[in-house]
Formats: sequence, C-alpha cells, structure tokens
Amino acid sequence: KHGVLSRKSHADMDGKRTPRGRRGWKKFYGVLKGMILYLQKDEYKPDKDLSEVDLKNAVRVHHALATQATDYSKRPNVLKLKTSDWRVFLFQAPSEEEMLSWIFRINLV
Ligand code: I3P
Repeated sequence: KHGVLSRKSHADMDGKRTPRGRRGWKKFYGVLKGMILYLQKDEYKPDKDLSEVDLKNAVRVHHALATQATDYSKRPNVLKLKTSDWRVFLFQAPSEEEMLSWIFRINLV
C-alpha cells in the first residue's frame, strides 16, 4: 500500500515525549512494504534506490498498533501508531477511507 501521509512525532524511542522543535507535521509519501513503513520525500518509484534520509525515516511496524487518533481533533483523518520500540506517531491521511485502510493494513503486519 502507498499514498500521501503527513507525520507528527509524539513520542521517541524511549517513550519520552518528542521535544519541541521536532513535533511539527511533515508531509511524506508512505510505502508499506513487508514490515516496514517507508516515508519518502518524493512519490514512490519502484526502481529508485532509497536515500539515506528515506531509510532514517522508515518505521518498523511489526508488533506496532494503529488506531484512530480520537483524542486528536486539530486535523481530520489522523491515526495513531505505537511502535514496538515505544515511539508514537500521528499520521494524517487524505481521507477517512485512506486512514481506515492504513490502519487495517498496518495492523495486519
Ligand atoms: C510543534 C508544531 C506542531 C504542534 C506542536 C508544536 O512545534 O507547531 O504543529 O502540534 O504542538 O510543539 P515544533 O515544530 O517547534 O516542534 P499541533 O499541530 O498538533 O498543534 P504540541 O507540542 O502541542 O504537540
């Protein structure tokens, strides 16, 4: 699955709140491949190598939990992702249908 996703980092690897200055929303092109959600700057091109930044932004979604971010009302169509290493991200999808589809696909991994 792939599509446009905006990301906000809420908690870091140790479960601690992401510090000010790194809490902003950033737009990516998300690609879910195997157990990894790649967050690329540019649109997905199957034959293009991933840049170092792309690899740094990739999130392991094995044993992660995706839910609707019902406690976040500033933006619509936002899901919350808790990873197995205690990071927490918010991801905004372009529509409710896309958000539900991402939740479903992430939780299948
Ligand atoms: C954050 C940025 C986010 C905001 C966040 C700020 O600042 O303005 O958009 O979240 O608020 O800390 P920075 O880019 O300097 O990290 P919202 O869009 O959800 O308001 P927060 O600290 O309350 O999460």
